[in-house]
Amino acid sequence: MLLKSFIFALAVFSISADVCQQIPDSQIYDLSTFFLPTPDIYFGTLPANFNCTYKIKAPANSTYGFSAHVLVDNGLKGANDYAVITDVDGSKTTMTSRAAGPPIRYNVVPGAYITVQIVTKSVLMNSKFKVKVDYHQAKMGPVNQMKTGGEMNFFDLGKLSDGYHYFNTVTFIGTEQIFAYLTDFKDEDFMGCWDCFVMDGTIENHVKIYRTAEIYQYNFLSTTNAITVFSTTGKPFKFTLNPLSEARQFEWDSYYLLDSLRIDSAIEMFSNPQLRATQVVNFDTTGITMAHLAITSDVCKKAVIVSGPPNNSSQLLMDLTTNPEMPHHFDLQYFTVIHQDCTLGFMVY
Ligand SMILES: *[C@@H]1O[C@H](CO)[C@@H](O)[C@H](O)[C@H]1NC(C)=O
Ligand SMILES: *[C@@H]1O[C@H](CO)[C@@H](O)[C@H](O)[C@H]1NC(C)=O
Ligand SMILES: *[C@@H]1O[C@H](CO)[C@@H](O)[C@H](O)[C@H]1NC(C)=O
Ligand SMILES: CC(=O)N[C@H]1CO[C@H](CO)[C@@H](O)[C@@H]1O
Repeated sequence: MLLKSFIFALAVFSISADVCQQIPDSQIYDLSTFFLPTPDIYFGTLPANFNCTYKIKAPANSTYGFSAHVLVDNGLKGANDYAVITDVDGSKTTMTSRAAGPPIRYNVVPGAYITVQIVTKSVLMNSKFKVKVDYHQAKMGPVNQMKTGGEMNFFDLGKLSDGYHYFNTVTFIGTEQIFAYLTDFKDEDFMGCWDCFVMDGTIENHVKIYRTAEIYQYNFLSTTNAITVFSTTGKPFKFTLNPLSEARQFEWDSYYLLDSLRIDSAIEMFSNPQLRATQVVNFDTTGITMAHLAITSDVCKKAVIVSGPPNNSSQLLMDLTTNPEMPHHFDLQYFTVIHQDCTLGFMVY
């Protein structure tokens, strides 16, 4: 009898010691599922004085890793019970009994984590709080060195979509900070992409993660010499990149994607005392035709097309102030329009 109650006491002790148990790394594999808190609490109610913080990781390196898909179901009842979810970008959401609603999903990109802290007060209120975590093996994308000189750096994450892996990703590493020009925010696909992220750094070594839907300007400057970009599969998420020394000479208008422009849509650039640059990229193939060029300001200090990115190894292709013959076909995949104190418009296709 004594032995029996001793064993019982041990069992109780081991359950209560384990309530805050984290997901063991060894248990993370493709299609594995976890319930937090421990399954007995997940399917029951939270004890009083509960206070656990779960770190839900999506472990990864540049060649191998997982995404985590977390479903948070708030069934808190006690007026003083709460949960705090810290997202991959560091933003915090507090959930209480007053904020009940349908379960909320968090998708954790490879290399990142979220935390979920669940707190109940001393009175047992039959609160529930369920966190279900599903792991999926990720397809880790390419790691590219930034090209230098006359070559432009650009990428379309949508081209990596395989319809199965949740995220597509690519990393660029350079020798200085990287200026990335993300898809024009007028693009609804982009604005609607809650699960598109920019990581300042590499998968293994980064300082911060941003949700692109919450970057209110559409350019991004890394603080490290690398950036990693993620998109949800199926999103045509396109961007160009420039080393900071190249980018900082200009104010950036935007860049244009041939396949996202309607055939009759015009590009307009407004007069500005700053030197401005616009990178035009055909993301699909070689060949850009320019037509209907019009300079509409009385003064036009500068309006030129240079090859590649606006680098001093790029070459002057056309001076737009000399009334060049239009349409003009460039047998190129990309070029840059540089202008200053000049309002101009044209079409590309
Ligand atoms: C919960 O635990 C954390 C970490 O141990 C502690 O810092 C915090 O004060 C606790 N909160 C409550 C409400 O007990
Ligand atoms: C990534 O992790 C896997 C599994 O741990 C390992 O086999 C592989 O060598 C790692 N790759 C790199 C580039 O570190
Ligand atoms: C061209 O490149 C050289 C060498 O990197 C640099 O010193 C110079 O400032 C650059 N010129 C311009 C106009 O950017
Ligand atoms: C201004 C600028 O970015 N210049 C760069 C152009 O490309 C060459 C060759 O890669 C670099 O050395 C320059 O720094």
